[in-house]
Amino acid sequence: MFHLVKGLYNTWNKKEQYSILILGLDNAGKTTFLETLKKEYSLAFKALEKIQPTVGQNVATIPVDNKQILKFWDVGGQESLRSMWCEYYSLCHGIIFIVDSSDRERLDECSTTLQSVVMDEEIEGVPILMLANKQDRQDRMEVQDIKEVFNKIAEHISARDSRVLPISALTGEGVKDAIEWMIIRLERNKKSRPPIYK
Ligand code: G3D
Ligand code: MG
Repeated sequence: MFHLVKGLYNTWNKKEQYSILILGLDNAGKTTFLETLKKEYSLAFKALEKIQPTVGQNVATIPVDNKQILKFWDVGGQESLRSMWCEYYSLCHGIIFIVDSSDRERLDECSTTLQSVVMDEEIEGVPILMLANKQDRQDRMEVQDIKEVFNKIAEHISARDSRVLPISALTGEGVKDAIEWMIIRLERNKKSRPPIYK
C-alpha cells in the first residue's frame, strides 16, 4: 500500500522538463541572457559579472513554476562552434535565437545562420523565438527592421510558432515575457515533442 501511494504521489508530482537551445552569433548576448534568466528565476542573487566568451557550453536548469522545468543550453556562437549546434537539435523542444540589435554589419550573417537552423529537418515543428537583444542601446536597430529580415525566413517555418520580441538581456527588460511566450508554445507542441518527466 505504501509503495502504491508513493508511486501515485511521484506520478502526480512529476515535473515536465523541456530543453531550450540558445543560439545566435558570438557576442549576441546569449550568456548574458542565461545569467539574467537565473537571476529572474531566483537561482542567482549576484549582480552580473563580466561575462567571458563561451568556449564549451553553459547549461542551466530553471524551475519556472510548480509544473515545469526549463533546461537551457547556451552552446557558443563562434563560427567554429556553429557546426556543433545540430548535435543538440534532436533533444531540444524550443529554440531561442538571439540577435544583437546594434550590430548592423552582421545582420546578414545572422540571417543566413538562422536560415540554416530553420532548414534542418531535425527541428521540424519546434517553436522558434527570435530575440532582438540590446534594446537598451542608443544605436540599436528598430525591432520592425529586424522583423522584416526574419519574416523572410519565417516563410519557411510557416507551419510552426515563431516570433520576434525585443529584450535587453543586460537590464532584464522583456526576458520574462520571452519565457512566457515560449512556455505556451512548448505546451502546445507537447504531443509531437513530449517533455521528460522528472
Ligand atoms: P554571447 O554569449 O552571445 O557571445 P555575451 O554574448 O553574453 O558574452 O555578451 C557579449 C557582450 O554583449 C558583453 O559585453 C555583454 O555585456 C553585452 N550585452 C549582452 N546583452 C546586452 C544587452 O542587452 N545590452 C547591452 N548594452 N549589452 C549587452 P562585453 O563588453 O562584456 O564584451
Ligand atoms: Mg557566450
